[in-house]
Amino acid sequence: MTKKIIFYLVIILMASEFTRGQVISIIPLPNQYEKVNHTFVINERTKMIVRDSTSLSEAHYFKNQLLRYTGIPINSENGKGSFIVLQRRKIPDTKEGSYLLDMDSDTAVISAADDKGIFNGIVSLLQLAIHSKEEDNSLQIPCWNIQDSPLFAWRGLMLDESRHFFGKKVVKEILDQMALLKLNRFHWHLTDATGWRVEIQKYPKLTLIGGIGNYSDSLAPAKYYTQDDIREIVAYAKTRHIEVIPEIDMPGHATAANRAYPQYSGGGSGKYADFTFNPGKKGTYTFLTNILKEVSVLFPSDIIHLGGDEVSFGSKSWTEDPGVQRLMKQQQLKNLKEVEYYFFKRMTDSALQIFSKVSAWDEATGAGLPVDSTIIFWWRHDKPEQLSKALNKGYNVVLCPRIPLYFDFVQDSSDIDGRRWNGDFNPLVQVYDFSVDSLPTAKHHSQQILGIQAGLWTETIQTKKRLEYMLFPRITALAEAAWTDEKNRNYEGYLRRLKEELPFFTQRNIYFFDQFSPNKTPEVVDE
Ligand code: TNX
Repeated sequence: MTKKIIFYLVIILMASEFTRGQVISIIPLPNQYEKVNHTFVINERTKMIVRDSTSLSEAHYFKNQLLRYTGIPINSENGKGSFIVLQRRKIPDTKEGSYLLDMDSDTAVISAADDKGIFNGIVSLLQLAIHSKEEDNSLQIPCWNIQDSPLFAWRGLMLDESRHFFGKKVVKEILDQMALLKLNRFHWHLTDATGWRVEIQKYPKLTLIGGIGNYSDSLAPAKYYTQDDIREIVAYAKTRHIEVIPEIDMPGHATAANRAYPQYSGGGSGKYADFTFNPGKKGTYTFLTNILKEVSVLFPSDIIHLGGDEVSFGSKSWTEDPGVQRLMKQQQLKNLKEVEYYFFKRMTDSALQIFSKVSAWDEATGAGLPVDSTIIFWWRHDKPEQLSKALNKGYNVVLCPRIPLYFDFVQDSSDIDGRRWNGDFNPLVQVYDFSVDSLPTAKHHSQQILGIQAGLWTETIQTKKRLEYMLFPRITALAEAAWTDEKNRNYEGYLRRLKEELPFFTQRNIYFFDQFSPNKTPEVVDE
């Protein structure tokens, strides 16, 4: 009997060892992969062969990041070591960003039809390299053959820098981590009631006055990005194949701008004083259009996010504004909702003279915006009918429901700071398991779902440490939910790879919530 038990124990141990050997150190998990029984070595004698000069910047990124994370400079002239080959060619997966990675003991070949695919392949190889064993300045990388393509084209993260400002260094670090996780859209919430954070040359007071204060201290000195800062960040993101989408929120959440240029304020009420731009003044449209013109030059993405959320918090004051009353008569607008739609439609028309696409929060679904050039961001998880409405009207949609994708919500039942919704919050597993199929209308309109995005709102986040605590490790679960097909996702398998990842967070000086031993990394609460 005991013999039998020992026999089974040995079998179980062997099996688990075997499984461990199969763990692929890549987040998000590739969609198809197989183990090859070889080891690929990277050291100073390794040579990169770039078949297509268009992939030079991806090769440069790889070398740079490898040096940064492993200390190994690969720049061999004569090729006495292994080869990393980048080649552009047709591959079986036709989705943009797909790639193949084929490895044996001497070569690692990355093939893709487009530069995004080459980059994604590079990132997979980089992750394998970072996680591999190092002996005598050589990385011993287990070989895999990978055939991979993204579930969604839009794999996004939004950062709110109006409520608290974090600055270039933190943003670059976030972009670094996004790139390693194949996240490719950075939605930058640069204006809101608290502060205006992007320099506009034509209206300098927007930042000099509108940039003063933050959510914890209304008198804090002005903090904002100069236009040169913006150029720097946009270029940094571009090297990492991340598109930056700026948000200029209107007609609500406008308090900071209204402090600087009160002539365009549409008022507000109570704690939302001066919350709106004034839809009844011609000058407001000119002012905002001039702002958008400068913004469009700074951000090459050609998509502008115009906000459009929560206007009703401050629009009641429009009933007392003679300009708005005149507008309502002229345009036969029956109520404040129709005024809001009129404003949003008019600003979208202007924006579409400058940008090729406008995006907006789901409140804009009813505003009659052109279906082909508008992207709706569905965030009100408690209003699934808004999502259905947007899809039925034919809009393309990015899914960013508060539950489970707002990272200002707490992640653990013991957390004391951060949001909850009727007691609900956003633990890691829920982010990981987020599925379009759980949303019936989305399932039926899957062609219109561009992807998913998490939102890091910063009312309760003042410091880099708390920001990281809220972001890590949930950002890794987001990445896998955005990249890996549902049928290939497995929470237990993901946790195994995550566990391996944690020491690297520490090595990169990233604070995180330790899912496995929560006491090790206590919640950070900013006072
Ligand atoms: C709602 S999401 C907002 C933000 C807040 C966030 C906090 C959205 C379009 N509006 O202004 O920061 O909730 O979770």
